[in-house]
Amino acid sequence: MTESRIRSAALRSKIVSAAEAAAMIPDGAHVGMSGFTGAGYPKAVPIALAERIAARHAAGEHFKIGVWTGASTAPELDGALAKADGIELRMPYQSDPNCRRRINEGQLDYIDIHLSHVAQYVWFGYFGKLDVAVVEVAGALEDGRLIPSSSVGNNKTWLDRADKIILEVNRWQNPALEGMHDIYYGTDLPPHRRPIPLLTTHDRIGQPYFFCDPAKVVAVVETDSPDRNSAFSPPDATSRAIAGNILEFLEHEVKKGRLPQGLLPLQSGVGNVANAVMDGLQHGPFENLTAFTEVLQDGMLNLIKSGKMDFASATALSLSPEAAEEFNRDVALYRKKVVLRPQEISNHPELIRRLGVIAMNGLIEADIYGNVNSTHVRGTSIMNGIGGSGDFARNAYLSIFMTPSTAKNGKISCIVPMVTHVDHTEHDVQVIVTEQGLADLRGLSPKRRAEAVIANCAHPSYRPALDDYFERALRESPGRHTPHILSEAFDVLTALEQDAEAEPRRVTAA
Ligand code: 0RQ
Repeated sequence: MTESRIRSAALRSKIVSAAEAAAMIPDGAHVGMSGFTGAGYPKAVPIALAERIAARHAAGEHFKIGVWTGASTAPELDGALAKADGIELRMPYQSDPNCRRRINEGQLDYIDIHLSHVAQYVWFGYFGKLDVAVVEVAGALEDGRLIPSSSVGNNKTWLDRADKIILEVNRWQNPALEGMHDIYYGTDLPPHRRPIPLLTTHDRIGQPYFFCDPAKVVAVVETDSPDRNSAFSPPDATSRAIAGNILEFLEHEVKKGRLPQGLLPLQSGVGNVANAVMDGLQHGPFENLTAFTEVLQDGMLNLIKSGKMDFASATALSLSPEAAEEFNRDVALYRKKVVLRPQEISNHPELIRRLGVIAMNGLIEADIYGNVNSTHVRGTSIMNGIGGSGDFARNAYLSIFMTPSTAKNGKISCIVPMVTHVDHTEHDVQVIVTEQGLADLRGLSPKRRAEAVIANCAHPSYRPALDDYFERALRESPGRHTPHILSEAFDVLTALEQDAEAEPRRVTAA
């Protein structure tokens, strides 16, 4: 049984314990690990490495590494290494509470990068040498090629670029994943790049396996552990209302002839709201849906199961425990309907633009002019990272951002005069949706956008303060194209943080 996952005798001869493998990673190493939104990350070596780091720290020695991944991982990786204070630099995306805390305390350097950029930047040499790859796979063929696991992420690049490779072969991953991946090896470097020959979501342009130079493999560790598989909360009234507004808008676009009846390929961000939108589509009028996205969550799986969605292209599966079980049970069906690709392909601007993707992503705050902050609370503390939202927003056919109108039990307005950090500029944001309504910003000048965002998206308890700010900005702003009272824009943010029940407060300039 165990042997059947590692069909290569050369790789079988390298089986060691997680502790032995971790001992091959030196202080200061740049380590490329697998993992994307809690799927396909190594589950044993990072924990063993964290223990080793803790022991070295206890002995008064320095030991920290750079951790590069596809996207977010899980407590066994980011959590364990952050707790051991073992990460010098993290990129390109994380969502772990311990990791986040250390970043925001200033103890851990974090580089937040568009997910489609990571592989090419590594190939360009922007981040220096990749010393070690630690990659989870579902198995290995006789000739040493590898069967990818539940995420592809940047693994192709890690395996190609690293000096040393440590493989985790996870028996928990369904062997029937074999054949579900499409690994494209045609991404040459400028000036030799050619068009990527992908014309529909279901095109296969690569092969189902990773190439791997067996001479670089220094250790193989066998594991039998599930992916993180976080549960989703069932859609609440707010996320159902957001989903309803999006569905109504999409129906309107079909009626106007701007979208076909089966829509265009969908991209859906992570989280409960995104999942609720997928749930809404389940009950909507659209058939023959497709997805060209990063992450396949429960909602999308349900669309495939019910026959509403014909095909989904992603780079990772991010399923709840129940959905993961179901996926494993019905993997024969999903193999025909799902393909997992490297994130440089799933998020490629050329392909997003060509396919005409409808992008739907969450936000932390949006301002009245349509700029969006997806990453920073109060402009200084990171939440997760930009992830793929920028790859999709800038290149989409339709770029939609969605959020509840308030956060923290109504104490914070997610619609503000000026965002405290910009991830997506007004030029990349076409539609903003909250449970209050939807602002279609296409074709609107900044002032008309402000009117639409305040009227349609802001919570009623914050609308008067926002109206007041905008009216005064119209009168007092030195420039009248994008009116702002810059000395006040941030004070108003403070005013917006009052209790939702309290009377909106007018703020005067300091
Ligand atoms: O915090 O959990 O402590 O209550 O932010 O907010 O409303 O649950 O929404 O799960 O959709 O996440 C932008 C973070 C939204 C996500 C963000 C607090 C709020 C809560 C989560 P609590 P919600 P979501 C593809 C696309 C960037 C990456 C991306 C994200 C927590 O969508 O990370 O889009 N996006 N990738 O209370 C203070 C505010 C707040 C606030 C929300 N204004 N002030 N806190 N919160 N608004 C996937 C990948 O790229 C991998």
